[in-house]
Amino acid sequence: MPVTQPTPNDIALMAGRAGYVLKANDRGRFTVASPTLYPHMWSWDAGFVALGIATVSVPRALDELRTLLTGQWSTGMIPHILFHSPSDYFPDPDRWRTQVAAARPAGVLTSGVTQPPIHVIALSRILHDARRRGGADQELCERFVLDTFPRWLAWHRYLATARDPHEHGLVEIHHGWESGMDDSPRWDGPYSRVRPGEMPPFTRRDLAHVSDPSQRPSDAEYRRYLWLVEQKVRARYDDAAYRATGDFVVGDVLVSALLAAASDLLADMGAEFGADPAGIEESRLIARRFRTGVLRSVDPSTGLARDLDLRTGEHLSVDSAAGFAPLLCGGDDALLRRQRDLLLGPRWCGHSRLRWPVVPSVSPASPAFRDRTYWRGPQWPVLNWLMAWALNRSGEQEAANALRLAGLAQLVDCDFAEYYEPLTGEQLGSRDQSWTAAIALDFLAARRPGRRKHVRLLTAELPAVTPAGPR
Ligand code: 2M8
Repeated sequence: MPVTQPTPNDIALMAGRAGYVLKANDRGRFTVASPTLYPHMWSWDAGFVALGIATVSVPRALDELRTLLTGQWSTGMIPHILFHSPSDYFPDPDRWRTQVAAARPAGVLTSGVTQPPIHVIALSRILHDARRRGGADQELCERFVLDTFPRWLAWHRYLATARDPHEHGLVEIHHGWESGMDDSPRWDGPYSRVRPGEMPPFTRRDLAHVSDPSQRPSDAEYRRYLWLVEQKVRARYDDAAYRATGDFVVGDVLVSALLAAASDLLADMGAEFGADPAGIEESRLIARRFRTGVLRSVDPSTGLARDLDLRTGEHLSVDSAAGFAPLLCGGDDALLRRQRDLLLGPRWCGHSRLRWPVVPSVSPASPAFRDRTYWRGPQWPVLNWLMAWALNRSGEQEAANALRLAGLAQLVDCDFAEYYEPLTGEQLGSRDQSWTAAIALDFLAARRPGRRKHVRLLTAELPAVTPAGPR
């Protein structure tokens, strides 16, 4: 179906309505991920929200990141939820029981797992806006970059050490929630080996907020999710203890690629503003290690990156959008061109049955594709944003702009849904989802990120991956 371009009137309405959604979801110094289904601050949502808000207010965008950092653990970990006032969201702080962890922050209730490290990417976008505005905004943002440099470095260092102790170049995740793509078929294999044991009974609350339960993960999946929370609690949120006992330990290529890209940017910003040279060097090494890990995970026959089940040593070959991880971190120009063609081609954005030519979470050509089920096929505007951002950085402006325009056309209804049915364009999940509104603002502002610098490939430097093996 052809993409009808939004009219100037559509654009004005979209900008106004997106700003209204973010304002309505604003709780002072942070933004709830959505008004009903997700009434707290989520880590990677906050990154996208901040970069969208920056198109309107740089100080408020920085507040978002500042608030997120109040939840940082002493290990450097940024938890995936900062809880706000009591709500019906489940699992709640009583279920996470993070008081068992010595590293938790004082005075803030958080979850005990992570989410993808998008934050420094967001910060680089905010800096871009701040510079465009100049004056007090620019000064404030540059100061913020320098002041918070050690905090972002500690976050990246946590992922590079506690979550990659053997320096494989892949960030290890301990829960599907840490990938941000909760029930993606990427995790079907590892989850099939998660065997829930004794744990307190629970009642799901998420289903009350969607019109059709099949749009959300199943009860069987939720039992596994909560069992992994239980295992984290029993390990007192100590990563090594969990690694020795937990059921789910997987090297995630998307998280790794984002870590590499964010570390490149952190090093660049640090160098520009005179941050500690040792920290800048460390950041560059992190970028190099994880870029190499991602490139090494690519299946030569499909051209897509594969996650690695560290319990079994198996590569997980699924046609998921995470396979485009190399596009995000760069490092191999030929692969980049191959991924660009694949992304725009008939298995992905160019699939003939798609309502809008934007990236689906799973290829419609894959047997794993489900058109209405959460991360098993629907289109998530934030993923499309990431692909457009990556293409822009790689010098692929035309391709990036095609995704941007199609992404805007998809959002013209101004519902800012959590995700979209890819074949019909129907809005699914929550409405007035903050990160969707934020993406609309960014796409409307049509800024281009700076080009990525050329990097040298060093795959041979990394040790071979030795799986942790069964417990
Ligand atoms: C979804 O995840 C939460 C758990 O973290 C949930 O389903 O309850 C995912 O889409 C995740 O990526 C997102 O950050 C979160 C809030 O939007 O919702």
